[in-house]
Amino acid sequence: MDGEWHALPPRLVAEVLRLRGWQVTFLGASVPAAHLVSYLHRHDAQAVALACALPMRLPHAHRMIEACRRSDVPVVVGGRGFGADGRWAARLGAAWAPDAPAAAELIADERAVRRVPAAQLGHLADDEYASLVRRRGELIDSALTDLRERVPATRGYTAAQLDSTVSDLGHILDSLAASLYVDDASLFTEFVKWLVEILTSRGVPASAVALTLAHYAAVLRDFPRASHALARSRAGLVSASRSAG
Ligand code: B12
Repeated sequence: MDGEWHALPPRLVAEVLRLRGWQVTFLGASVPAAHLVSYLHRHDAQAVALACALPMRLPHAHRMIEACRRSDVPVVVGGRGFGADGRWAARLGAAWAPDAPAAAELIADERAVRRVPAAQLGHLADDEYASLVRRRGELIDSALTDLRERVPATRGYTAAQLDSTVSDLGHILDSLAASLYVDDASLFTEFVKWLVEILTSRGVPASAVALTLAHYAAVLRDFPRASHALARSRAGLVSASRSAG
């Protein structure tokens, strides 16, 4: 899907499907929904296999799933992004396979693919997800300003360090937004745990992440579901630093 560069896993799935006798067109990584729709209009596809490695891309995955549904083409999804047990695929109303052989079996059974219960996204009516996405740029700006005020070392960052800080601030928001989209705070807490591990291995202290989470929590205090996910991640950070200390 759009913004997803992990091409190897779907490439492997494509090759396994080919070996099982299917005629496969590999559309590649980072395919905009409009391109998929135009492909489906021009070709008589029997199924679409959609890969997602990053949970933060799940809202985009849903757009692709809906595009297939509108074209009446069954869709099978897979990849780490849907959760180890595929739980977020179920939330988005898509058939999920854990690996390529299972995908081949599922695609062969069109009725099983179409039998999946519809998406359960009634919680989106609270508008938290949409508001967060609308305010993304402004939130990244304010988090960067806050970080510069509180952590003086960040003021001397090189252009490259600044670039990766902005991208991390964006990933935090995108993961929070995705967790609101599927209404599962654990998506966000797992992401924060992973981010802290990566940053501490690069010499950035966990306290810098904690400061940013506190900033987002203050700015987003009127968003109950976002506040809950932020509070859970902050509590996780505190207990991790206690056990490390
Ligand atoms: C290679 C790699 C990359 C390469 C991808 C190159 C390419 N052309 O594919 C590059 C460098 C581009 C990359 C970038 C990033 N990556 Co990366 N990447 C990986 C890595 C090391 C391997 C992925 C892979 O190919 N795995 C092999 C496949 C076969 O295994 P699999 O994904 O588990 O797939 C199995 C199942 O999930 C399933 N499956 C997979 N896809 C599908 C699809 C369908 C339809 C079906 C049915 C089944 C299915 O079947 C497979 C076989 O059993 C993983 C870590 C890892 N060990 O997996 C990180 C990983 C996926 N990346 C990660 C991250 C964070 C990123 C970046 C955000 C890093 C950054 N800060 O910039 C960017 C994001 C880029 C983007 N916008 O997409 C994280 C994701 C963590 C998270 N929870 O969000 C991971 C897990 C690494 C980590 N632990 O830190 N990455």
